[in-house]
Amino acid sequence: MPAPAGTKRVKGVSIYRPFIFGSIAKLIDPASRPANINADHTHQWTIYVRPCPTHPDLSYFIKKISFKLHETYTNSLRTVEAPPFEVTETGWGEFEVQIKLYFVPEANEKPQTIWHHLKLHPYGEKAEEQREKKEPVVSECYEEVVFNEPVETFYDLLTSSGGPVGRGKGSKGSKQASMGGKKAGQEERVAELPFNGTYSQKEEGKELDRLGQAIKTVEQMVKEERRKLEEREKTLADLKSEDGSTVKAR
Ligand code: SLL
Repeated sequence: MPAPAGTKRVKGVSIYRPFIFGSIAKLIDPASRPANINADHTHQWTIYVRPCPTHPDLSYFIKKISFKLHETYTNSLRTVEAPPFEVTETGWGEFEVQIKLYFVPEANEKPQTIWHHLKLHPYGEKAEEQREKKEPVVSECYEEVVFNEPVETFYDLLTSSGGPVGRGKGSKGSKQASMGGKKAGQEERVAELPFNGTYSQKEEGKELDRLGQAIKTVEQMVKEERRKLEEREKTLADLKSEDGSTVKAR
């Protein structure tokens, strides 16, 4: 039975989209402390999900992002429907933030959840120095959202929108490998990440490895089918010749 419209998946394909998530926090300066903030609050912070500089748009596949703050905050579930996907607050304590990425309806994908530990206090080797200088505390991670066997409409969207830097309408991602057929007048589809920048090169390499693996699997399947076909042809030829000899013998 054919799959209902919008649910047919592109087999053997995984598409990766990079992003950065994290937080930045700074001590509230008593001299410029806004009057309306809680007396216990020591820091102002922002928690965010941002695009990678080389892949600057998230909004063509992310519909909204929710940030679940500690329950000591009023309206602790904060939902951001458009970029910049971030929440700024003041507070006194560190806690785990649940970040939920919701995809556009075409994706037909469930939301994905990540966790971030909101850092207010300097940590690591240079903690002491940072504390003295009152430097902002940044805690950041690189992540990728992986779409395994995306539905066809979403595959089209992913590979034709929001490409890497410099890939505007009509421009060609010359060095990038493309997947899927390119029809006349159609923009080149790009499943890979941009080729400039540390992350993207690594990710492009991974993507190419996966493609290479998929090609090998398909080649193996073709070989196997060919072998079966030859076997059947041989059996058929044997049957025919047996038949012929029976006829001749009569
Ligand atoms: C801790 N487990 O004990 C953590 C909880 C809660 C942080 C941290 C603001 C609260 C408010 C705030 O900073 N909550 O506005 O009342 O460190």
